[in-house]
Amino acid sequence: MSHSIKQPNMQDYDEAYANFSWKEVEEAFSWHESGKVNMAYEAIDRHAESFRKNKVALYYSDEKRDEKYTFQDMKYLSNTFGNVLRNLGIEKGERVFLFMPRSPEIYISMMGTLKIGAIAGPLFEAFMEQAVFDRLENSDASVLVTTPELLPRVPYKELPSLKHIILVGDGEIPNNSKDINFYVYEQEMRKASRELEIEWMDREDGMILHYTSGSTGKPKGVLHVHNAMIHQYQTAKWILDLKEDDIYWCTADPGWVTGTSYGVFGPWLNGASNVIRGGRFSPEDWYSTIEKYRVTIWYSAPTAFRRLMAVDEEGIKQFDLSSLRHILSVGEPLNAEVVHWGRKVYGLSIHDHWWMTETGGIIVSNYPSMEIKPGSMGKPFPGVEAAILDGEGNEVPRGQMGHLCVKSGWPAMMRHIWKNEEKLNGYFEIPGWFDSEDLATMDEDGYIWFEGRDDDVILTSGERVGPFEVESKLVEHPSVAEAAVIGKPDPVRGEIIKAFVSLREGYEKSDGLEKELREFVKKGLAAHVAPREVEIRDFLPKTRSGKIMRRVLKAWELDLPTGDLSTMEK
Ligand code: 6R9
Repeated sequence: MSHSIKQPNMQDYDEAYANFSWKEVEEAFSWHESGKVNMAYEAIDRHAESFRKNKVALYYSDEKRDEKYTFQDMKYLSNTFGNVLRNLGIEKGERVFLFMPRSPEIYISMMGTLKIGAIAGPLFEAFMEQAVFDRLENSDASVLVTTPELLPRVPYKELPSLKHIILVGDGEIPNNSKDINFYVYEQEMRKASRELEIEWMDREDGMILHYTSGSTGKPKGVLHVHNAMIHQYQTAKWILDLKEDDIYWCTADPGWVTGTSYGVFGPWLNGASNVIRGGRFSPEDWYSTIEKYRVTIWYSAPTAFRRLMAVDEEGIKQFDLSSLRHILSVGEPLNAEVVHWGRKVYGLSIHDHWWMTETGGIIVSNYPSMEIKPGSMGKPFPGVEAAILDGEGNEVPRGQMGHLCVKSGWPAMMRHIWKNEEKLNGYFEIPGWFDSEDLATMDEDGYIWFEGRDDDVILTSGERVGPFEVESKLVEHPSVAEAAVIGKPDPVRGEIIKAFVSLREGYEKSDGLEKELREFVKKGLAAHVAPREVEIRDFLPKTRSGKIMRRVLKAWELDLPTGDLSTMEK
């Protein structure tokens, strides 16, 4: 393969794992005034003050805009935004929420927020009123940066802590009242100075708040601190394999942790050029983005790859994707089938890895220097201990299923669940360990395999079935674009397996096809895992980060309440 001329940043996993020390990584940063630091300084200003001053930090484009910003541009713009906030009286520790479509202004205002020591709260632009309300209310946010278009979804009159709304772009501006003031971003930016005194932070000070939904209750605010930089920097270096001349594209929205930890922090801490593409997903648009910027490293999610699989190979050949040298995936199981397809169409292995909002950074990964096993998430990151434990905290024998747990203390670990200490403690019931509630196995070679969420595993006729296994099989069928499998209560079998599938272009729903899919799993895996029911649907409900929401399908199927739908893509 012509892509792998360069040596990866991490050359030997075993050696790296054996000799690793986080202390050495810390030396990469400029620690001010006895240990103080600031993420935005390390991500932006440090490069603006170096040989990277005129290097492009951000390439941004959408249907209307096509712009680029150097590290120096980003330094001055984020300074200016920091001053806009300071002029409003915003102080260290206050929450500044960002509710906008992807745009350069999100990244400018996020960095400006961090520079004055405030906590940034990015939200998906597609959130509707209840979702916006829940997050702003829970966090007691005092500032919201949004657009006139999205403003109708912000019930600001019901949010007593919210004092200031900064509107980006054209549109109508409501009148100020005694409770709330409106500002026009452009005007405030013009008035503010571009010189700023950075707020130097304790490494344990709050930095970013990501809301994530669990299986019960309202979404919870996972707080990360400036110290996360140590982890995000090193994982980006070794797993994304960023080098000086790379052009890096992470397709994730900053409303999802992937869009900040590896859409912003990890790459910029390494001084990389970041591509951000606005607007909606379409295969043509994505492939032309790679072509246009000559993207070398591409970070996306299984749901996107599966949608790209629906494009035939002739369609792909219209684009010049030869710049690509490394591809990564996160967020849900990357079926082995997708890895094989990637090898065929891109000539590269898609590298799967595992982490969560709560872990703040990558924990388990397939590294560029190591042999990957398609379908596996890889091995623990150096400096991180991960294990498969049973309910008592004992390691289960290799090959057996247990909870994927992480030894407490890695640098990017969440520090709080906002105003919910009890939820936080719930993750640490096994003393010394963080319990992900993901079910996984570890094989003889130390590779970790995802089996499902603890709550998704199906028990049918006394057999344990991980839905992922069945879904993986289903997507191997030429007609299937995506599949989701749930357990449906059954008086005889405990549960039966029901599969929901969406079809690739050119296939039609029919009874015959449903039967064929059943047979396909039966033949490919085993009779007991073959779905007794197959339902073909136009689309499957998904979170905005692309995870198929099995619990929603299950609720629909059983006529139960669907719970919190704020993260569902409409
Ligand atoms: C980064 C992110 C976390 C949950 C996690 C797990 C699932 C993530 C995965 C994966 C299979 C992978 N997940 N990576 N499942 N293979 N490589 O996705 O964070 O949105 O908090 O989701 O996603 O179930 O527990 P988040």
